[in-house]
Amino acid sequence: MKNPRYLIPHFFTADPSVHLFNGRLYIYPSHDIESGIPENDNGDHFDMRDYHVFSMESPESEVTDHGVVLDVKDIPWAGRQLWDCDVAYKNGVYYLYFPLKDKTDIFRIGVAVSQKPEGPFKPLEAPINGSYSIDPCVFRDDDGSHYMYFGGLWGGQLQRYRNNKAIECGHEPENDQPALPSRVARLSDDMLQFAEDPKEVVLLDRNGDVLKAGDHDRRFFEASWMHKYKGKYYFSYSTGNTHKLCYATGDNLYGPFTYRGVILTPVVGWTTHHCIIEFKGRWYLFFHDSVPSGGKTWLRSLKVTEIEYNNDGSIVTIDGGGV
Ligand code: FUB
Repeated sequence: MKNPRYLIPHFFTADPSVHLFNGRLYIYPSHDIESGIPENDNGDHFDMRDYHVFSMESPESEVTDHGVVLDVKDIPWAGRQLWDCDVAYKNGVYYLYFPLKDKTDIFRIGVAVSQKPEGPFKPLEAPINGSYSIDPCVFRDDDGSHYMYFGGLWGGQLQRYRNNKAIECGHEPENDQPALPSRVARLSDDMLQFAEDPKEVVLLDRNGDVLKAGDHDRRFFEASWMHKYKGKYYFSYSTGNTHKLCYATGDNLYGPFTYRGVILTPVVGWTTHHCIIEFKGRWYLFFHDSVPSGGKTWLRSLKVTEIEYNNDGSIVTIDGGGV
C-alpha cells in the first residue's frame, strides 16, 4: 500500500478498532454526526448515538457496511455520547466494549454481546463495575487472557480519578508531577467485568524517569492501543492537545513502557486516534482525519496506511498531513 487510503467515504467514522475474525477484517469505529452542539474542551460536540460495523477482505479491498449494530436508545443505563469502542472474541461470543455517559453524565464502560462479529450487539443491563473514563482497547495475550486498557483526559474525565476513586475536584497534576496514565485491568473469565483493580500504565523516558504532566509532547492523553511485535509490547496513544500518536515499548503488558517516538504527526482535525494490526505479515495503521469534512473536528473519516519497523523495532514516523 503506497498511500493512505480513505475507507468509508459515505459517512463520517473515527476511532478505529480493527480485528481479524474468521479471515476477514472487521472495523469497529465511532460514528460521527453533526450534533449542532458547539465545540468545547469537554467534547460535548462528539454526541454520537450509534455504531456501525464494517468489514473487508484486506486493507486494499472494498468495505462492506453491516449497518447499525448498537443504538444508544437500546442501552438501559444510557445518558449520552457513544465514543471509541473495541471488540474481543472468546468461546463463540463477540464482546463490544463501549464508553458512554450514564444518566449522571459520568463516563462508564459498557459491554454488548453478539454471536457474530458483524453484530447486532445486545447491551448488558449495567456498565462494568468500577469502570470509568473512555477509550477501551481490549488486548488478548498469547495465553488467551484479555486485558482492557482505557482512559482519556479532559472530556474523557480521567483527571477526575486517583487510585480508581472519583475525587472531589478533578484536575490534572502540576507540570512537574507525574502525568496521569492510562489504566489496564485483566478481564474476568466471562469477559464481562474487571478481574482486578485497574492499574496505572506508567510511561518512562529513556533515563527511566516517569513522563511529567507538563510534557505535552509525550505524555498520555487518550486512545490507548496495545500490540505485540517480535515479543515486545507496544503501547500506543494520543497526546491529545499536541495531536500526535506516540508509542512506548516494554517487556510486560502492565508496563512500565519506555517512550520510543511518534508514529503519526498531527492530522487535519483536533483528535487523533488509531489502531495497529498485522495482516498477512504486513502491519497497518488505521486512523482518522478531518480532511473530507473540510476540517470539522467532530466529522472525521477513517484511513489506513502501512507501517514499517526499523531493525531496532522502532516505527518509521508517518506524516499525518496536519500542522
Ligand atoms: O470520538 C470521541 C473521542 O475523540 C474519542 O473517544 C477520543 O479518543 C477522540 O478520538
